[in-house]
Amino acid sequence: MSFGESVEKAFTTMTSTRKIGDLQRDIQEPRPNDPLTTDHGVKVSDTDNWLRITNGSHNGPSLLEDQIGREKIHRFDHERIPERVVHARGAGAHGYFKVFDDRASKYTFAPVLTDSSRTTPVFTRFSTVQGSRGSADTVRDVRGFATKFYTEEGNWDIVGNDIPVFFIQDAIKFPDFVHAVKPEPHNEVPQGQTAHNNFWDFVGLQPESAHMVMWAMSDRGVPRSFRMMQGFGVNTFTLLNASGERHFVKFHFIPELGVHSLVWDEALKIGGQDPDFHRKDLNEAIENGAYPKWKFAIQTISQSKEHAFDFDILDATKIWPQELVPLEEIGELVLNRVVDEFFPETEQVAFCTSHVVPGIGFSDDPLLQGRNFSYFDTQVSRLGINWEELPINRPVCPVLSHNRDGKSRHRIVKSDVNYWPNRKNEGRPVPPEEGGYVEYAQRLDGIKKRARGEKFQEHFNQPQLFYNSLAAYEKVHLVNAICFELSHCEDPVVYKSYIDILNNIDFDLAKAVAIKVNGEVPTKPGRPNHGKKSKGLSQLDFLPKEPTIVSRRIAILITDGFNAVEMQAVRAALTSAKAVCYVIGPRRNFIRPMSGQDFGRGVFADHHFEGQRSTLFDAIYIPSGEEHAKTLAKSGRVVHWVREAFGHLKPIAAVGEGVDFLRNVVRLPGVDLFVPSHNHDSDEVVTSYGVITTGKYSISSAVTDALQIA
Ligand code: HDE
Repeated sequence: MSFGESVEKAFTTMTSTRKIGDLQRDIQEPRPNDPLTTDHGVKVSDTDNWLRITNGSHNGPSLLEDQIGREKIHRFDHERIPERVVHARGAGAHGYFKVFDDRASKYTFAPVLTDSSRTTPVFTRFSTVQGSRGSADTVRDVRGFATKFYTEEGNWDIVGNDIPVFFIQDAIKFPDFVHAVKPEPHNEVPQGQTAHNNFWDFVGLQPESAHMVMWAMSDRGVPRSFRMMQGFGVNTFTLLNASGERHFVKFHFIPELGVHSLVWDEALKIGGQDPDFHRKDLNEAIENGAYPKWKFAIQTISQSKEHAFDFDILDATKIWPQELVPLEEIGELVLNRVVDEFFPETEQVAFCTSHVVPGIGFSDDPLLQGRNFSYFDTQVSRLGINWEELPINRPVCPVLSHNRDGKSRHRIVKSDVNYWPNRKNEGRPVPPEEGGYVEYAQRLDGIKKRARGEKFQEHFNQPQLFYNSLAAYEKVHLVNAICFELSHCEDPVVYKSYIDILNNIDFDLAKAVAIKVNGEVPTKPGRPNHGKKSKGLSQLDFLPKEPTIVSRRIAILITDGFNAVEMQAVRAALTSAKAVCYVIGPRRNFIRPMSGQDFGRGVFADHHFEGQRSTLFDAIYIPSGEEHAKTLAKSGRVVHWVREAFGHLKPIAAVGEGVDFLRNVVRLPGVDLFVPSHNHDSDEVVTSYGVITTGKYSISSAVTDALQIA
């Protein structure tokens, strides 16, 4: 199936699932003229004036007896709940999960992973880690990628990230790590940044973090969109099949649109220009029918091969290289519905790594073991003990337990027994053959002590593998990112010592950083580079099968006197290819076309030049029109728009006088039409026969088609 067809199919697939049906029970849809009531249901006649003593011209004291006034203020006083201690800022959406066939049944009997007749409802929440709820979306950070699968056998949560490894190996280090990365204790600075002393101090002293630091400083740390990120379960889980055999497993989500990033300059600017950029992007795509979609893949290792690798497969600072453990694509995840209200859905959704269903289990991964405690625990301080009864969290299958009471209990169980065993056989434990969850009977032999396994001691082979696998320009971005961050560390002990870690990864990398940040430039490598590479580490390995402009934001720059016939044709072609076009003009109003073109009052501009910035768009198109091109050239803002987009290597299409304007602005003589091509090997600007390679994606076919129409 082509990409276009699969988008089309996603488009027509049901946007409603059993979970959406379940949520309807709690959804209220007010209609015009519906009366306002108190929370106890009494209609309210005046919500603007507190009940008070007044003599007509002067107000006397306000009365405590005003139940309506008190209720309003009292509810407001308690609107905030504690934000998540990490991953506080996020955006979520509903969707569904399906497997292609039963090929995973050799590993698991879990129907969610084997029964292709099922459509499992899901809710996915993406997040940043460091910043608070009000921080910006485009900061350099890891992104959370957490999915709740509402299966018929209970809820299953994959609480993952967009990076396949983690900073630490043992859960007991998590509070240290989070304290170090979060704003510093004395001044609560910085917000949404790892660029500070304490983070780099910690990672410099904790070499197991080296691998994750490399990923976070790479382009992965500044995704273009949540929809263009991979997702990873990170920890090692297990699968159990019907014959009782166990496999270790890693979970992967691979985005259909490819893996794309912002450049750092864009990320920095968008942080101020539109701090909600990723949140809006997710909603915009879903509302336009370009449903975000990921292939779901697993890597499996049979129990007998657990020790067959030179790394420990239970170490969350290591990947399982694809050359050793291939990925098997078994299903797909589609997000097709935005939330109706942010707080009850995205804020109250609560994920737990310990939520698994029969056929899926844990491993002894020491990070996972700690996470299994932490998520459950934290939900209680955020949401209260009955958090699993909240609409967004409750399963779609029947729930009956003898756990009772606690704050904000919703469910009413009509029974006179709440314990097991009971004379009525209510709430009986279920044997495995009837679907009861059973832990795998695992043989264990060891000494109880505080220690980590032998292979947990090696920290640099895989950061090297990652670095070696990047394209040349990805390496440049990585060096620049580390230099940016270390430049924000004032303490020389911090920035000088990190060079030693880098020198254990790559000599040239360490030298390049040391020179820029005033570190000690190493004279010889800390250890030899093994020279190995692996697939799936560079973002270039995840280009979509066919170049696509689906859901890409294109700015059309016009002023009075533009060629509206041509512009409308190009816009129609881009829109039919499912790009999202915005017309930007000198004012948010009708813009007059060139003389002789009959367009009534003209074409309406969605925004004015000052109201938006080039950073918020993926490409620019400048139509022809003499008067229009001359006016564009006189506007400093427009010139900056175009130069900035050009500097970010974005595709820029121009026609006729638009080309003259563009040529003057970017000073590239002899180029008639800028049609970006699909060359990701380089981010250099190549101008042979009117082609600019952008290192990003292609809008060529849509633009050339449109020009033929015009
Ligand atoms: Fe989390 N993490 N984490 N984490 N994490 C939380 O749980 C924790 C880790 C991740 O959208 C908290 O509900 C420990 C790895 C995501 O609601 C908390 C350890 C990965 C989210 C917590 C880790 C993650 C969280 C805070 C080390 C990638 C947001 C609020 C042992 C696989 C989920 C909450 C959402 C959230 C603990 C490490 C991903 C405190 C102890 C590794 C996506 O429980």
